Amino acid sequence: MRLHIAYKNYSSWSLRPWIAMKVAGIEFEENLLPFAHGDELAKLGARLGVPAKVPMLEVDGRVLWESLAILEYLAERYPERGLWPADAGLRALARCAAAEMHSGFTALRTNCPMNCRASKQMTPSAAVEADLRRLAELWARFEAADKPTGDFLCGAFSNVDAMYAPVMWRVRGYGLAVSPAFARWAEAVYALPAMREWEAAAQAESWTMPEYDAVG
Ligand SMILES: N[C@@H](CCC(=O)N[C@@H](CS)C(=O)NCC(=O)O)C(=O)O
Repeated sequence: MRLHIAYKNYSSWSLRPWIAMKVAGIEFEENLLPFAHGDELAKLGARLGVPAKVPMLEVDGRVLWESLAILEYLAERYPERGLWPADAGLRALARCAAAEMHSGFTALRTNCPMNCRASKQMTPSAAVEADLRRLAELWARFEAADKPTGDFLCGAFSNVDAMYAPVMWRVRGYGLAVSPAFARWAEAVYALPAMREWEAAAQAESWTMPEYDAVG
């Protein structure tokens, strides 16, 4: 199984399946395609007949694209790894939140690009503030849900945590104010050994994207 990703420092979509696979103990080969520093991703997309975007998962002669579809595939293929919570109601909530991240939070995603090396103090725009309020609401809903104990949104780490993992970096990198529940969750995500591995790799990367480094 081969996961194509891009810059660990900047590629938020790459982080989602990568962290899910690491935390779930799914073995995979990783292929880094720094799309703004060469045309390898463009060539791969053309060869496989899919958009030249990461993440992409090559498995059993197939290519999968779109982060959320990859996470769904992994949950089905490894049902024992708990990538979605066992309880149907909690699973439905987790899926709604994961889908909301995939299609929403546009202001947060555009104005605060993931940059693991950033350490800034941004004054958020009104649109970013609105996204932060929505995060607080969502976290309150998970807090109120009937769920197993644990540091993550559904108790144990699951696909919904993977979908929001880049938000931890955004909040941390731009010094954004969040609810106490979100802050506790962000600490737990940051403390994951796999996240420490991701951060070390992001720090060690020599590629830079000046337009992202200038933000904040
Ligand atoms: N909807 C896609 C988004 C993927 C995406 O936009 N990936 C970005 C990197 S974070 C990318 O590959 N960009 C390549 C480019 O813009 O050339 C998903 O969920 O996987």
